[in-house]
Amino acid sequence: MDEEQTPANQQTVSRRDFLQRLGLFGAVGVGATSLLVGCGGESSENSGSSNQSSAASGSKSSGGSGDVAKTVTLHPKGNQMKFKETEFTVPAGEKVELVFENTASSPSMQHNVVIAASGSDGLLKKIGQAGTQAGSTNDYVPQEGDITEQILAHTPIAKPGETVSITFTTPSEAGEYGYVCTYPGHWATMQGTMIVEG
Ligand SMILES: [Cu+2]
Repeated sequence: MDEEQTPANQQTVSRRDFLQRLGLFGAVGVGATSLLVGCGGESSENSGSSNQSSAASGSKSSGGSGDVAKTVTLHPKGNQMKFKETEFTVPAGEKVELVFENTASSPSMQHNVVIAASGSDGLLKKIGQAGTQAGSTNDYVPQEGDITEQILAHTPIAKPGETVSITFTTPSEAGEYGYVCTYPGHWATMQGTMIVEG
């Protein structure tokens, strides 16, 4: 029981701390957000493309980091077909933000992060090969077939110098889940392990 209480208390403290920071910087944050929303709304009315606009702002707000349990940032290892961070740990069943900063400089070093829905053997290879077939229009992420059920989450492709981020809910089951870059030719060496702690 004691072991369970400690992390719960820490979590409470960190959330309280976060709320306090929100309180301190809330005015600035809310101001900036409403400015953005205001601009988006006005321009969409003017241009008449309100459907696309509202879809875009919807995805932006769902990507907000306001209530995520953890933010994880990954990078490539220089200009190699490798992740610099080959593992990271996240809590089970929580909303997590995954950021990928493509710090590579070589134009061919485009990357993404595709997280497998299980730790089963050979799965990253299957995802990598299906990703290559999916092509650039799908950011090399499989869109059809059984393999789509084996993918928990994925970022878009980040070109060198670009940063991409997604928010997803981690598996409720503790364990090790692989992640892989599915840019053609990368899957064999560009892999890592997401450790989910219950
Ligand atoms: Cu890659």
